[in-house]
Amino acid sequence: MNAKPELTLLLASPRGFCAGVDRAIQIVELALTKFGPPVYVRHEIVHNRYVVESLEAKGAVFVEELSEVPEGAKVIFSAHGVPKSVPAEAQSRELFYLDATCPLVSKVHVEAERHHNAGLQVLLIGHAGHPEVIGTMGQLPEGAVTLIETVADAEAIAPADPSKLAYITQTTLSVDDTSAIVATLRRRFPDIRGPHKEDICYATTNRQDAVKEIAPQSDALLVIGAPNSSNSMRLVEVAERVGCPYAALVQRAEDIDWDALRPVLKDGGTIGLTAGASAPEVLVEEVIEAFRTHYDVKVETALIRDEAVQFKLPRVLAE
Ligand code: 0CM
Ligand code: SF4
Repeated sequence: MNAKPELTLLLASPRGFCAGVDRAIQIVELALTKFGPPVYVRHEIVHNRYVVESLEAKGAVFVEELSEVPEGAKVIFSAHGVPKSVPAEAQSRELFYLDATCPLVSKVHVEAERHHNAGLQVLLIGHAGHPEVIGTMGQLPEGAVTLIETVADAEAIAPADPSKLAYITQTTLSVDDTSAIVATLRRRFPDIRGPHKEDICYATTNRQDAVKEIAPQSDALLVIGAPNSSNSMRLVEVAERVGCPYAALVQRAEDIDWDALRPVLKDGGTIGLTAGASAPEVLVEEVIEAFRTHYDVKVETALIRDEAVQFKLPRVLAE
């Protein structure tokens, strides 16, 4: 019997769940316990199928729009935030709702409102169509927020009054891409107001920094996460940009493309492994087990930063 090739599995730390995801999932679980099923959730509570299916099994019902929630039902808004029209509609229909918007997303909502009330035109750096971007744009009246997706957009924008501008950002962007966009805006509009750097959250920043650390030591790097998870997709890009020969997103162990990995890992080597902020640790363990069936695995952890952030639960559930 041939011995399996040796493989070092380099685990990024921090990886996986952030405080906002942890809180959002707890809100659904506690609501199910307190009120009993069904509890409706508007949009995937966090962008992960495994999490969504686990909550469905406990009685959560996921919908995309409030119009799908029946009269008298209880509904939770996802971690990504919602336009102001959503709680307004819930109120007018007298639905009981809980808001699982991450406090770091809510902070950006407050900034948007503050700049708008100060008479500034608000530029939002983010990706069109992402639910967080829809939610943040929806904090202000239609047309009040201008979306900037690229450096080219930042170069092209022609504001009504260049001295009355402010910017805010999506929380889960690439730190490097965003800093290039912010630099462009600051060069063109020296009076622009905004955060010290951007509004990218600690979890997004730390997971990208950890990938920057482990990718150069890895022959290949896998990110556990979903294709609609912005922060997870950015981790794959970061690995590619630092020159990792192979970087891919996998939702579960079954997605691992062993044929593509074989030539990269040859007779073993090092594979980096991380997980987006919405991917549970149980899926990391599943992927490690899958590697054990093909390789003689040695697991190492690269700890680049400690995380101790925790957010409070809504009062109605904390009691
Ligand atoms: O915003 P993103 O697509 O990265 O969402 P996610 O559910 O994958 O991660 C957590 C969050 C938020 C807000
Ligand atoms: Fe909040 Fe950041 Fe987690 Fe999103 S990724 S839920 S903004 S902590």
